[in-house]
Amino acid sequence: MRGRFITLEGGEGAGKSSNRDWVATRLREAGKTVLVTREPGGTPLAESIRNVLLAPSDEKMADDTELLLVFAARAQHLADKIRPALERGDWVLSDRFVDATWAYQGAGRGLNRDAIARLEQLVVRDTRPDMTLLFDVPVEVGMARAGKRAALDRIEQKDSAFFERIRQCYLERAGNEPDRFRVLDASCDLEQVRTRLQPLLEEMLTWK
Ligand code: T5A
Repeated sequence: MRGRFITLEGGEGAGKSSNRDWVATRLREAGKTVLVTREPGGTPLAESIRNVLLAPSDEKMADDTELLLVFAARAQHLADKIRPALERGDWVLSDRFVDATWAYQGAGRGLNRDAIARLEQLVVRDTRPDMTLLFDVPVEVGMARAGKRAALDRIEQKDSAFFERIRQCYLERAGNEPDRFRVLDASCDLEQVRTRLQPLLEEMLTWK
């Protein structure tokens, strides 16, 4: 028995967290057992790694350190939370997963694609999302929302060109994998975004 794995992706302030719980509630109403989680993080150890990754620091974190920490957190998350839930037959809804690494560390930081692919193979293996909801917003809209929400974390303290590369990478990945990705224009208000999510929920609920 295998559950279903759904990931939510997008740039800063795109509305992933705001919609994640709403999607989970709709799925639970339809009788599914849903585990809501996030990356980096999702288990106590992975959340500790998240704190290291996101805390502003006087010591500049090397790009390779960032990449390895992201995958270290993911390995723990997969082993302790995602795979056991899928094996139980539960649905897993994760706020970010490995597409975020391709977008942030790959396109954003410009890290070596072969290194990311090797780590992906080592850590993710065949635990792939069934569907990825990509919340797409122009960078300035997302950053304005994220800035209102809280002080910017270490990764958010970058220039708009960095976030533009991330957005383009997500859109390119969605274009390359149309069976997995569903792209939502998330620049409108929350109610409209949820109207756009509705048919996708119906699509998920047709899965056997
Ligand atoms: N990261 C992560 C990597 O670099 N590599 C990786 O492999 C992974 C997994 C994670 C950071 O780590 C990086 C990416 C990130 O920089 P995070 O907490 O997941 O940090 O940070 P974000 O994803 O950036 O969280 P945000 O909160 O910024 O974005 P969300 O979740 O997309 O946005 P949300 O829902 O919190 O909304 C932000 C604000 O906007 C409002 C909300 O009310 C909230 O105030 N809002 C809207 N307002 C108007 N209209 C709408 N449609 C709205 N939707 C939301």
